[in-house]
Amino acid sequence: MASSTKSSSTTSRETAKSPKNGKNSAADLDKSGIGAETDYLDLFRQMYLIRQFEIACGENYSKGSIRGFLHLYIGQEATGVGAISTLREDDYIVSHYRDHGHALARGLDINRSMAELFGRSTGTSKGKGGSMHLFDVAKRFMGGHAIVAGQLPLAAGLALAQQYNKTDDLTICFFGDGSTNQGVYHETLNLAAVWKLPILFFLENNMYGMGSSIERVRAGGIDFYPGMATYGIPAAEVDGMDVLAVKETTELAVARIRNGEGPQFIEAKTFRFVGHSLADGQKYRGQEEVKEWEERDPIITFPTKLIAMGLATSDQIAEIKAGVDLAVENSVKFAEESPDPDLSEIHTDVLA
Ligand SMILES: Cc1ncc(C[n+]2csc(CCOP(=O)(O)OP(=O)(O)O)c2C)c(N)n1
Ligand SMILES: [Mg+2]
Repeated sequence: MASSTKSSSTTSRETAKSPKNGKNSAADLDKSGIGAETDYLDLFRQMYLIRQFEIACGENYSKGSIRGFLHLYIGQEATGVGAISTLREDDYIVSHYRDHGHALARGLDINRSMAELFGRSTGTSKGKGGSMHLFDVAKRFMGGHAIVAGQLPLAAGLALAQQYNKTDDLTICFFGDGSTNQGVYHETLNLAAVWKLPILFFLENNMYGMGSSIERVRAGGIDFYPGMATYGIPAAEVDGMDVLAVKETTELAVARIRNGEGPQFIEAKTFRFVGHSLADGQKYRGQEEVKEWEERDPIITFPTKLIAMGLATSDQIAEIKAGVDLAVENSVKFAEESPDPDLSEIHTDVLA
């Protein structure tokens, strides 16, 4: 219950070796280092796209058009969009199974993404991956991984290749708080630090792993970033409901990685407004807590702030929403009209 109070509106705290000494204030647009080049409306468009895409996913799951597992990112949009907006096209992104938001923020085709969820041959993984395995090598979007923490060593491998090839590209690896109790999490952090890999470990701390609150299952409390001192990895905490705070904090970390300073760690405090999956009745948490977080919904608070500051008009926001709504509607049509994978394809692209 107490978890939401930790997440103040302007937080970004950092551990030792941090040049900013805990004074990031990106949430205040006027004080922010984010300048005129920031496309605020596009950040909103992306978050709204993810939200509407996922609402459509939920509806089509209920209809039986999407099968298997479906984990929605609703509530966490500001985190993925803020972080991914700082990357270059040659950087790799590795995600967890709650991956739709990261994929869309990376610019994966919305039609092909929806078709993947429908299991159709036009999908990003030819319909063989589904919700948890969106992939697009051309976009350097390397999944969508169903095994909790399984993506961490894979991401380190990509970062090792980038280092070996002497590029200044980097890999960002998203993972949930549930990953942190896996041994491979610690192994990867350690080796990445020893080898000074160009990798950004991005923890999306949404306070729960399935039905377990962090407070109940973690001895050290709800803050993970202070523990990075163990590995000598500079770490920051950021308000994951604030897209600009996430963007600014990620920009700093990315700059350090490109500067050859090795791995960095960001912990975004965020929240999923919906259940773990569509099969979750959420008996383990009270609606009061959910409501508290919903008051900070970036889909509502961000455009409200932009309008209040004269950075956008309500007409512009409405226009963006109409365009996105149409695109999402069309993506469902595209998926519905796409063929199933051919049976002759059953053994291709499959590795076991
Ligand atoms: C190795 C492994 N163990 C267990 C599971 C089952 N499982 C799926 S999601 C999940 C919880 C993960 O929580 P978290 O990392 O916090 O991600 P969130 O769902 O909050 O985004 C678990 C235990 C799994 N997929 N992989
Ligand atoms: Mg979690």
